[in-house]
Amino acid sequence: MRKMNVIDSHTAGEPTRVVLDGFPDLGGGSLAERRRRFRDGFDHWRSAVAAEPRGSDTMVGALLLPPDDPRCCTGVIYFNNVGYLGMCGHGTIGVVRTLAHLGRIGPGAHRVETPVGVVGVELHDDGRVSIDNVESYRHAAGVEVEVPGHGTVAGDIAWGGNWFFITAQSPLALEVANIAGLTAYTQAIQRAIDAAGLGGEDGGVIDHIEISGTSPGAPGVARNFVLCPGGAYDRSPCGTGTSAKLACLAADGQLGEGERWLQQGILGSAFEASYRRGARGVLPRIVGQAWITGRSELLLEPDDPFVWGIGARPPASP
Ligand code: PYC
Repeated sequence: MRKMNVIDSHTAGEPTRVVLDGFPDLGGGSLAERRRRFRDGFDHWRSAVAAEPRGSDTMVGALLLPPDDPRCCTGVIYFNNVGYLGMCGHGTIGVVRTLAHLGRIGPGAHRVETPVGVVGVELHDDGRVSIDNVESYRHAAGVEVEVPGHGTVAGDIAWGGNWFFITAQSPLALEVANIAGLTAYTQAIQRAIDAAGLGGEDGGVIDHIEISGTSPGAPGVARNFVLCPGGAYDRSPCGTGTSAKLACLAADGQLGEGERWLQQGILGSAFEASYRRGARGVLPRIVGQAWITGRSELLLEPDDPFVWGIGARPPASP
């Protein structure tokens, strides 16, 4: 029977499952190369960890790997119930918290290598974690898409480590009672974007939809609703989505370098954010906190009809 040791945590409500061992060998090279090998040859291992019955549509997996870049304390590939992420903000906060829990890192500055670049991280004495994310930028402003049942929806296409369509238009207030309606609305936008063939730079797939607005209880406070690729909403304020938003705010001259931006997610949990100017866009800093929720051994019984997860792509060679 195959076994994997994992540690689960949540960051502002959004889960991360860090895989410590038990995975097939993905070989060497850059994290982008190893992610390609993972996707092409071992995708059923992704669904075994992140899809039901062991995972769910909210679960983000984080596979720890030796870094290619010796300055980094770890390499990591993020994945979910349907595929792979470039970077993951809440996930990186969860990884740092997990490495600290394991005694592998202490407070201070470290680096983490991801398929889309090296990310600076800092574990603070009070348990909070700062991330200096990959350079983020707006690719296109005011892009209009026809969304059946909702008319024309305008938004920006921006990179924050994943591709986002960010709109301020919402038929519903950004509050917990409206989660089902907000999910249906953002799913309709996602379908319209796919049908229109819209993408990011170099054909990058827009797979996150972000509604950017304010908190109903505190009109001056930013709140978002982010639809993730697997169909679930981000329980956290989404680190890469906040980075993409910072890039748009900077491009519009609405937030200055070093100014503080408090970003709530739909649950009201928050990340603090700010940016420095980059060569092209912004260099975001996101600050949040994660908590450990469990440590377990995943077991893969060979006669289990759902051993590789519900919806798994059949393994070429398990
Ligand atoms: O925090 O960047 C993030 C993220 C992406 C998908 C879910 N969370």
